[in-house]
Parts: sequence; C-alpha cells; structure tokens
Amino acid sequence: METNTTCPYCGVGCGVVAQHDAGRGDTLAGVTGDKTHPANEGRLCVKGSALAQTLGHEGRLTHPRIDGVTVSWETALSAVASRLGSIRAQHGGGAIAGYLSGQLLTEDYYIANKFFKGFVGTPHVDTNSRLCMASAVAGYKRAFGADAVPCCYEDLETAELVVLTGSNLAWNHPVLYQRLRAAKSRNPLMRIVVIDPRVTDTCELADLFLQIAPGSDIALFNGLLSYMAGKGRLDRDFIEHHTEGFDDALAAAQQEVPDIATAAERCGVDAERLETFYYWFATQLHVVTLYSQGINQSSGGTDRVNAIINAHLAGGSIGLPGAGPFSITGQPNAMGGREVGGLANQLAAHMDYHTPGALDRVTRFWTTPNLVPALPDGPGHKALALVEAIERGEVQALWIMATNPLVSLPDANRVRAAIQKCPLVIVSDCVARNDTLAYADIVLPASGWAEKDGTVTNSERRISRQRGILPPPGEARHDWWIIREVARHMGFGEAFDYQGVHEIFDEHARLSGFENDPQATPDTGYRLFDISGLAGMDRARYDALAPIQWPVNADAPRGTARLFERARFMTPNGRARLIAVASSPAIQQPDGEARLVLNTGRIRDQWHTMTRTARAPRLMHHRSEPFIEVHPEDARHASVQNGQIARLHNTLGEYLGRVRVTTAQRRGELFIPIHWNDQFAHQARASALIAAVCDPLSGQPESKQGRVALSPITAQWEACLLLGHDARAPLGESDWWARIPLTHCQRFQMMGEKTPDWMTWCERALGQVPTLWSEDHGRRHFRAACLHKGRVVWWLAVAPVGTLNAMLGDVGWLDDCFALEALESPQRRRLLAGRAASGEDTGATVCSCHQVGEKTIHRAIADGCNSVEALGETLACGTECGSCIPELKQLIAAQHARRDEATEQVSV
Ligand SMILES: Nc1nc2c(c(=O)[nH]1)N[C@H]1C(S)=C(S)[C@@H](COP(=O)(O)OP(=O)(O)OC[C@H]3O[C@@H](n4cnc5c(=O)[nH]c(N)nc54)[C@H](O)[C@@H]3O)O[C@H]1N2
Ligand SMILES: Nc1nc2c(c(=O)[nH]1)N[C@H]1C(S)=C(S)[C@@H](COP(=O)(O)OP(=O)(O)OC[C@H]3O[C@@H](n4cnc5c(=O)[nH]c(N)nc54)[C@H](O)[C@@H]3O)O[C@H]1N2
Ligand code: SF4
Ligand SMILES: [Mo]
Repeated sequence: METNTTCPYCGVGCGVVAQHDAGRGDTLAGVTGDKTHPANEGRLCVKGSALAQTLGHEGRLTHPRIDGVTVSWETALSAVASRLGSIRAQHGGGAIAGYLSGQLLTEDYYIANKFFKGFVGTPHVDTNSRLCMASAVAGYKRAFGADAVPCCYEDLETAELVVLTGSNLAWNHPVLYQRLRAAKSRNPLMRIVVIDPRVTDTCELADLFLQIAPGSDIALFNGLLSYMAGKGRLDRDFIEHHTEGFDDALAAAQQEVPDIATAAERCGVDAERLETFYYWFATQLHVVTLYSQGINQSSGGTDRVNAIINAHLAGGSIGLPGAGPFSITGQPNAMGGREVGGLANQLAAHMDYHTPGALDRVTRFWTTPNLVPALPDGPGHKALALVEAIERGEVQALWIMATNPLVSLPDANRVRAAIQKCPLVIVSDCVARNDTLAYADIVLPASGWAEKDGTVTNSERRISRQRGILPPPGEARHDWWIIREVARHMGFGEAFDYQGVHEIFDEHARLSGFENDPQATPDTGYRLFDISGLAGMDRARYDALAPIQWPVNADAPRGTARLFERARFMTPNGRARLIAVASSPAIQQPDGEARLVLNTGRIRDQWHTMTRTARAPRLMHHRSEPFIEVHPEDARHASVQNGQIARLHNTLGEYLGRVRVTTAQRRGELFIPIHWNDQFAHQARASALIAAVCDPLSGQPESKQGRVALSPITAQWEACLLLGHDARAPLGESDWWARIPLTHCQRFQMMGEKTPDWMTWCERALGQVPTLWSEDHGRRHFRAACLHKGRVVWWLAVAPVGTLNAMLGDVGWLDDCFALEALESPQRRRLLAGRAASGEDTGATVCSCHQVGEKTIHRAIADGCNSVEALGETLACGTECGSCIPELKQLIAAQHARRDEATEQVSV
C-alpha cells in the first residue's frame, strides 16, 4: 500500500509517499518523493529518502517511567496530574512551565498551548523555536504588524535575483536548493548571491559570494539602503503610499554606512564585489532575500531581519511574484507553532497578550459550560529566562516535549545543572535515550513519525497532512493523547474532550476565524492568520486534506500563495514600517585566551541531536565524527594538524573534535557541527561553549558567535572498536571516543594518553580475552577479535595516534561479518589483517544515496570522468537526490587544480 504523508525534517515540508504493508510491521518498505506535493514535486533529499531506515522499534521509548521504573499509563498520568496539581496549589500556575518544539504537529501544539496557558494558567510556555525563528518573527511583526512570511517557493524560481544570506540552503533545505538550481538553468539571467562568513556548498550556485565578517549583516544592508538612496534607486511611490519610518531608517543607515568603502571595511569584503551586489539589488524589482540562522541566531537578530526588510520596502520588492524578504523555517512545523501561539510572548492564533481584546476573546472561546480558562494576563519567560527561573526556584515543574534542551540550549552545562535541580522534570520523547531524558523524573513515550497523525505548516505557509501509518511501539502514545489525558486527570476534561486530531484541528481553525473580520483593522480584531475556510471538516475530509497555503477563508477559499499583494499591511494604519537599525557592538562572550570566533551549524546528513538520523547507517558516513573546521593559519598557530582530535574551550565548557583544516573558513573563525552529544561522543556538545546571550527583542540566543581557544590534545594511541549493537561500550576506558552506528554493529573511535597492556584491557573493558590477536610492539599495533561459537562479538585495532586510519582502510566489510551466524575460516583468517579479500578503500562517503566514497570518485576522475554527469553515469553518485553535486564539483575542480599544478611543475 501507499500513503501520502510529509517528511518530518526540515521546513521545506516535502511530500513523501510511504510504501507499507497496511499498518503491519514496524517499518516501511520504502519512501519516495510525492510528485503531487507542491513543495517538492517528487524530489527528496538524502535525509528524506533514508526515512525508512530510521524506523523500527529498537531504541524506541516504549513505556512510561517514573524515577527509572517502568509504570502503567494510569500510574504515570495520575503522577503527572497530582504532582503538577500540588505544585500549582502551593505555588500557583506560574511555577509550572512547558518547553515545546517545532517538531510537534499543529494539533499537539495547539492542545499543549491551551493546556498550559488556558488551564494550568501559566504563561511560561516556550519552544525550541526561540532558538530558531524568534528573530524572524519579531522582525516581521515590527515591519508588517504580523508574523507573516510574504513569499512562496515559486517566488524563488521566478526571481531575477536571489540573495541567500545566513543560509546553507544546499545542506539544510536541499530540495529548495534543487528547485533553485533548476530555475537557474531555465533562466540563465537569474543571479544568485550568497552571503556567509564561510564557504559552503551553497556557494556552488553563486554568481557572487560575499564572505563577510561574522555579524556584519546590518552594516551590509544599511550600506545597501544608503546606496539605493544615493543612486536614486528607491521606489518613492511605494515608500510614500505604503510605508512609514523611511526617513529615520535611511538616516540611521547613512550615519552608520555612508558609502561603499565603509561598508566594505565593516564587512571585510572587497568594495568592488560589494558594489556589484548593491547594483544588482538596487536595479532589480524581482529580488528575493532568503535568510536563516546566520541572520536569526544573533544578539542583534531582529535588527538584522529589519535591515533586510528595509531594503525590500525601500525598493518596493514585496508582494510581487519573485520578490520579498523570505525567512525560511527550520523545523517541519516551526510555522505551525507560530500559528498556535507556542512562544511565551504569544497567546494563541496570532494573537498576543497585548493584542486589544485578545485575552477576553480567547477566554470566551475556550470556555465550556462548566469550565472557564484562567489565562495569565501577560507574557511568560522566554527559553533562557526560563532556565534562570528554574535556577531561582520559581519554576518547579518543567514538561519538555519533542526537544533535547541539554544539547540545544546555549550554555548547555548550566542548563543541565538547572534541570538537575528542578524538582519535577517530565519529558515526552520517542527515543529511549537522549541527553535530556537522563535527567527526567517522569518519562512519557511518544509516538513518532509514520505513527503520528496531524498537520504541519512549511516555510511557505503550506499546511500538509502527516499521516499515521504504523502502530506506535509498545505503549507509546500520541502527544495530543498524552496531554488530553493529563488534562482530564487534572479536572479539565470538559475543555479537552477531543475524540481525534481532526477535532483539535477544527477548533484551531475556528479560533483563527473567531471574531476575525478582514474589514476591521488589526487593533479591532483582524488577524492575517485565518484558516476558517478549513473549519468544519469531518474525519474523512480532514484525512483527504490536500496541501494548502494560509490564509484560507471566505475571501481565499483555495488558499493564498503570496501576501501583501495589495500592499495592505497588518499595522493599524496599513503601512509597513521601516526600522532605523544600527550594528550593535560585538557581544560579550567569555574572553581570556578564548579569541577565536566560534560558528556553529548543521551538516548535510544529520538532523539536530541525531536521535533519528543516526539510526540510518548510510547517513553516518558523510561526516561520522564531531569536527572542528579551521583555517590553515589558525591551525598552525595552535599547533593542531589536519585529522587530529583537538580541544576547544572557554570558561563555559569544552568540545573535542577532529580537525579539518580548510580555507573555507576565514582566519580567526572556526566552525563546529551542532549535532553530536553525550550519546555519540565525548565532550561534543557545541552549545556547551555558547554563552547565553540573546537578542533583547526576540530572546533568540547568539549561537553563531562564541569565543573559544583551540589547542591540541595529547594522545598516544588511537583505536577502532566494533561492538554488537546491544553490547555495553567501555566509554570510560579512553580519553576521547565517538560512536558511529553501523548496520550490524557500532563502531567506536577511541583515543588515549596512557597505553595500557591491551590483553588486560580487553579483559577488563570488554569482559573477555580475545579469541584471536596479534601484537607488534615495535610499531605499537595491536589487533584482536573475540568470537563466540564462530560469531564475532567484538573486534579491535589499536595504533599510534594519527596512523590508525591508514592502517585500517574501509571497515565496511567487518560490519557485514557481525551479521554472520558463523565466520568461515578464510574470513576468520582475514579478520586480524583487517582487510576484506577484494576490499577496496572507498574513503569517506560523498554520495549517501548510492554510498559512493571520496576515493572511488577520485579514481573515476583520474580515469577521465570530468563532469558531474560523467561521474553519475559511471558511479551513479549525484543521480538520486543531488545533495552531493556541490561536493562532486569541488572534487573534480580540486583534482584538476592538482593536475594543473603538477603539469606546471613538470614544464618548469
Ligand atoms: N541537514 C540538516 N538540515 C536541517 C537541519 C539539520 O539539523 N540538518 N535543521 C533544520 C533547522 S531546525 C534549521 S533552523 C535550519 C537552519 O538552516 P541554516 O540556517 O542554513 O543552518 P546553519 O548551518 O545553522 O547556519 C547557516 C549559515 O549561517 C552562517 N553564518 C554564521 N554567522 C553568520 C553571520 O554573522 N552572518 C551571515 N550572513 N551568516 C552567518 C553559517 O556559516 C552557516 O553557513 O536547517 C534545517 N535543516
Ligand atoms: N549552538 C547551536 N545551538 C543550536 C542551534 C545552532 O545552530 N547552534 N540551532 C538551534 C535550532 S535552530 C534548533 S531548531 C534546535 C534544535 O534542537 P532540539 O529541538 O533540541 O533537537 P532535536 O534533536 O530535534 O530534538 C527533538 C527531540 O524530540 C524527539 N522527538 C522527535 N519527534 C517527536 C515527537 O513527535 N514527539 C515527541 N514527544 N518527541 C519527539 C527526538 O527524539 C529528540 O529527542 O537547536 C538549536 N540550538
Ligand atoms: S528537503 Fe529533505 S529534509 Fe527537508 S523536507 Fe524535503 S526531504 Fe525532508
Ligand atoms: Mo531550527
């Protein structure tokens, strides 16, 4: 059977077709792109196409637990209700907090918001979107009077100029990147500008790349506004009739950045290149500026957003096809969370606490015959303030759903201490283990993707159905069900009397249209978020709901692709606001020796804290260990070498990762991935190094500009240990380790300072002496394997630090050995040699879809494959999702450059 559903990862919101055996089994037969879904038209990226491999019951959370003991749902629900109830009775609703996530479905999110704000009566409900979208939301609200993304994906394709800033689209929104690539090849006149402090794969499509100094975005866009004014490239008519605040905004811009020379100096880029960008922008109406975390995650994030919007308003490039400031969402339902009002400063359905009449309106809407909600009268703590309130003991109970704050919140060690101290921590999650679950008093097993039923809204305001296909494992339950049951146990049953998700969706749709009059003004009740056109659907219609963009109402029954086409904004006077902004001084971060700027972000094949993507072995090969990207000069200065494990530290914490020396980094700046955590490596949580400094308006933390020191670590030996999936790993037996789940076993990379006697080590750490071993004292090599009844139990290779990988080559064939009932004797003999019979070393995986490694690609290039197409024909790499095409191009270019260099040397 086939069911259409939606990918649970990024905000592109691709439609997928799941092949399955009608609700039987614990996994899907496969997934493909949904050709009928407008977001992706059949395309998928590597993460989407590996979805089926992330399923299965192994490693899932299957039963509720209290203090580590498995309990029944009835016991768990009663405990949650009574403990929350007594904290509320003693200290008031405000002693309870909820921390939600853009990975909840809209229905889960709606009911959670209603539960906490409406009935527990606490304003302290925030979400991980605080770390992600908060500045974008605050910027849109300041400019337009509402949190409204004006653009749609088609605008990216019809634009003549696309500016990508603070976005690594090629890796993080790969299907949109593919759409952009296709649009560019259809329209060779289309220009793409990429703005980022580091060279990323996204640059591959760029006609112009501006490698700006981190945090110089406001100077860049203020410079643009000055330039537009100076060159007479303003849309005077639009400014006069549809905006306000222009004069102040321009004055601020001109004061900060009067000319191109100043802008170039501030941004650390070449003036001519900058002028090219300014010229292109100023002379083009059909320009989309797409931005993401390089803009939002900053102590001046909201101002950065408004600096971008100012330029669009000044040029009139908004509300038209192929034009507008486009904040791209990260999580699959970041937008849905904004709709229901999941942030602490929001109330519900695009109404804030201070929106005139909103408190009364929502109270009346949520009132039932015998139950009146007790809404707080003002906003609650944003995420970082919430942590402080826990530290002060004001918040005594925290319910975390679908997020892993011990890894993702800044100053993560401090967060750990706060959560450890919090008297009651409830965590709803779908995996058995993550860093946050380790500190939960009550653990509630949630259903996961392919099991859950509901809706999500993507970056272009498109609402799509995610459909439940598989039964949840064990006792796992849907998030909405868990909240409904807790509400019932607390006596709020009447307000939570939902029989299914369609009833929750219906209520959400009705609230969006409740007293929402488009003829009125925003201060007399009009809200742009209106999906009243989707109210009243029965189960069958809800199940069949086709993707649709909001607003959906009587005026727009088929939805709305683009906003502000009539230039009527959501401010009381209908005008958009330009905001006077200026760059703020560099933020305060720990200093001392910590001089390098630390940039943190994502990699192509992993999703956040890896709880799901690390379950698909083929997603572990592109980057399999935590790493540190560093400019060659900084590496030299710190005496660290490519391939070494090195240490980053500051007063907040430390991070260990494998050094990747690269000129993609600017001098003085480092990049590390956000994904690794205590489950996958020792000291590898990026956020442990990030200070809890945030934007005063949006509360969004500065996650891209830490300050750290880089130093080598001393180690004598390095080891590769392969162990069965269920075996206990000897994590305390090394100074550094990283765990890489493979198909049939798990691989541990380990490193240590003191060299033990390896035979004794095996016995102590692995519980068994080896069955086979060989030791070369001179070269300090040790290899061993343990077999039980012919089956491999573990396998180990040790070498002096820095030499192991060369000795090992590809261990993929060893993974397969773990699947065998009994090893045949030739395999047994080869086991210690560490090489397969025909074992060819393929190198790090570049193409995850077809599992093609870097070394294989190098050989093919050397054999004459001179283009991505030729490589695709020979090796199939790059022919499926296309995510690796930028890397393939780089490999071809690099090999050609080396060849040219060699030729030059010969001819000299
Ligand atoms: N593969 C993958 N895809 C994902 C995710 C994932 O975990 N993995 N997560 C999803 C989520 S939730 C989100 S929010 C999105 C995020 O998507 P992106 O925003 O694209 O992701 P990041 O890698 O965090 O950061 C983007 C870029 O900002 C740059 N940057 C850093 N500082 C500055 C600066 O001062 N100015 C400018 N202009 N740029 C700067 C960084 O170098 C980086 O290349 O991705 C989504 N997609
Ligand atoms: N330094 C630094 N820190 C960052 C960022 C950065 O760029 N740099 N980016 C920030 C951003 S943009 C984001 S979005 C956050 C992401 O950070 P998190 O939200 O903390 O990361 P996830 O790994 O997505 O956590 C989701 C958790 O929910 C569980 N889960 C998945 N589906 C469900 C479900 O349906 N129900 C329930 N109950 N649980 C579920 C998963 O198993 C996992 O444990 O990180 C932020 N932190
Ligand atoms: S681009 Fe990839 S991760 Fe994002 S929704 Fe589409 S398939 Fe999923
Ligand atoms: Mo995000």
